[in-house]
Amino acid sequence: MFQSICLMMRESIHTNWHKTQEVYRDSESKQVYYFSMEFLLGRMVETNLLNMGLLSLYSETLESLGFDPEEVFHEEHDAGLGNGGLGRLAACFLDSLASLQLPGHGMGIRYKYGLFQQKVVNGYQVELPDYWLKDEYMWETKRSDKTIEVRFGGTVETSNENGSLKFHHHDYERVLAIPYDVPIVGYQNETVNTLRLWSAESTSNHFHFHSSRGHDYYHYLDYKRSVEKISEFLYPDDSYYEGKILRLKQQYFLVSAGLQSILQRFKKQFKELKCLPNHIVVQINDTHPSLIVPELMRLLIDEEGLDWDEAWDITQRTVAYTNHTTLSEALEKWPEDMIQSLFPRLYLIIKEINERFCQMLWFDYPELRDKIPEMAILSYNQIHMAHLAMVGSFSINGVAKLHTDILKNRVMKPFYTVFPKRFNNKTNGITHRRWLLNCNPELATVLSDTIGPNWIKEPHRLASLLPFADDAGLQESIAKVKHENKKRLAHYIKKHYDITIDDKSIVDVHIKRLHGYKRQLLNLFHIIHLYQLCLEQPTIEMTPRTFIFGAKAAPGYLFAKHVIKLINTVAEKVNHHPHVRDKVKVIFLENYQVSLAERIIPAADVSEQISTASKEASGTGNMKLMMNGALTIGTLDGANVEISELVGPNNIFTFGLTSEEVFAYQQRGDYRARDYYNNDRRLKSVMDLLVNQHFTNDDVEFKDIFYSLLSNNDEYFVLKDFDSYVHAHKLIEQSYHNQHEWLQKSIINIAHSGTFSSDRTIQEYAKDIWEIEPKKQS
Ligand code: 26V
Repeated sequence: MFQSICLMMRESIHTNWHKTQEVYRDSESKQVYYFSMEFLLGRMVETNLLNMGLLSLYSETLESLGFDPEEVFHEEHDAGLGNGGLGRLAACFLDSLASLQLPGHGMGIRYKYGLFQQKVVNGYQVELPDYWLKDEYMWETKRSDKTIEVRFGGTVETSNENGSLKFHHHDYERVLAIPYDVPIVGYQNETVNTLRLWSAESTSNHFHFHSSRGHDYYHYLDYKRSVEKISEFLYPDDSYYEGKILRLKQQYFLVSAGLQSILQRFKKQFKELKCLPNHIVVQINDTHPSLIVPELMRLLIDEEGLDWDEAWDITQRTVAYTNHTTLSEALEKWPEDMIQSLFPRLYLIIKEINERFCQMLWFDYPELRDKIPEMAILSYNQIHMAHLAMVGSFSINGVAKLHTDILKNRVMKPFYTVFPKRFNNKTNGITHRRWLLNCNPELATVLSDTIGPNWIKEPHRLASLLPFADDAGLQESIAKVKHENKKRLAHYIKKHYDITIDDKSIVDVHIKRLHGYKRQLLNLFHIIHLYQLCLEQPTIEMTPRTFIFGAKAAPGYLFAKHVIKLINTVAEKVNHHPHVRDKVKVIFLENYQVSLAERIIPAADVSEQISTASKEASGTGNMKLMMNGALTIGTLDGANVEISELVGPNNIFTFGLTSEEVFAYQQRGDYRARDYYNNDRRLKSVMDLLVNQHFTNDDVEFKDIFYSLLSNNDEYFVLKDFDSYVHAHKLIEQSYHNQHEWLQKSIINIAHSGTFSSDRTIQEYAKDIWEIEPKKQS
């Protein structure tokens, strides 16, 4: 049934797909290509039906045929070609581009295995491969006719042809890049854009097998295996850079295949390469595709015969770069010799770009001369990808106001001095179609009943809810929807975990990748503190709370894995203790992914956004939860700052150090975590439980956590922020007690969430960076 549905949908999608491409071609529209190593799509069947305006028709028809629509739709594997925020953002952007009828497409990799599937065994994370292509992927179309050749390794020779230097590449390894196109359906507008995912295949054309020379065959097998590895799996990390050669090959594979296919199409239609920036813009999602800069130079110079200055002018006017992190451990720096041996021609180009950039600094910015070593693209035998991306592009943007300010004034400060006009902010957004209309249809109906349906096409109109924040009728409807959603989640948890949760409890959710800076540990310390209160005072009055965690840890990130084990260990104790279990429940939901987020978010009351200030570039879960009526407990970090400005201090629970305070501590070096342990009785008794065998008699991994806080001086200021976090939670409990007050806050949050629709974000990119315009179909 699932396949039949997809086949029916495909027919009409493909008709509009062809039309859209024709319209773009005939109107000579400028088109944007969003290059990303990650696209975290999730399931597409429901959102495609929604966008086609067919969701209720299909659901009702399925029911009348005796099928459960949810069961049928869930036949689709949740496509997990991404780690977290960066990959999901790319998917939201595609939805908004198509829904706004903008000519914009994605370029990515068709990994054979997506992000690992997480199982929890005895409290520990276990990773299993995600073979998402096991059943046919119903949305893709293989385009063998558009195959591209990508070249690795080899040597470069130069020759002098009529006075100009020519470069010849020999003895390289050939890799075939096969595109698989996925249609991206716009919301009720007949636009269908393209996500092109590349798969690596070997070619046997250049091998000659002789029966007497068996080693040729083995050589061929080695080659075949090494090629297939390129698009085999997604690297399961989102915050730690490692100089792995396969990852670098993946990046070049995407860049070279994508760029060649764009140029091929461009050259068919337009003659003058000089006009490339008038017709094409390439947005790079973080530095991962930043080899686009030297690769475009190579194609323009070596293949098209342009001179350096012409090629550089075109490149710089075509490429734009988005930064998604300031964590120094996540900034990519590739070893020079790795780049040189894998891409000998690109290496020469990068050296030349670097040479010219450093000379320009020397002559034009004498005040920055002592900064040249730290600004260079190539220094200390490393290639700094962010520097390459900044030098080679016309736009550099951060993903929330605070993040962009930190880039300008701290992390990228000297670059801001040299290229002030390139820097700009584009605060992230999320598609309200998936994250409200589709995942919480009952809430969407209540909103439309109150303010009419125009907010669906123009999400900023959610602000018309503001005059109704106090309306008893609306409050009652919203409370009812939330309660139904909680009952549904409770049912799911009962079924899969055999844990009973109180559907009247405060549902508090912390869902995101597991990382020190995201401070799941701070949340857990507060939970342990509540647990201890219940033990000390068994009759204490407390509004029941359900704490939900969902998080994958990078397989090699031991600290993060210990935190998962600790959450599960605490959950086990808390959920069974007779003095605690009716007041506090803790649930770690395994395998957090897009489809699980869609279940949890509609049921949430409280959204945990508690990163160490300055560390979270934006966050997007904060926006999804706000849009579904949850109230935020958060630090003034990332987009929380903008959420807080919009809703006002009474409608958000902020706490903790500000980013300026964090920077000041780091600069002075006078934070002493141990003082907080020694001086806060609650904190000490919480932490001591980690090492006194209260939870298990084998608590080595908890000792690790304990010492990271004390001996390693608590890099993420968990101890420092504990007191103010506990206080913020007290305010939450009080506020929740007054349901009228709570629902008012909830409505105010929903009303302001329209600002965080990715439609708003994409309109800003389209106007300020890409200079592209909507194209109506027909
Ligand atoms: C880095 C690396 C390092 C090498 C291994 C693979 C890998 C994969 C991804 C990354 C990028 C990390 C940056 C990132 O995910 N940033 C997140 O971007 C979100 C969207 O802008 C933003 O909301 C989050 O705050 C930010 O952490």
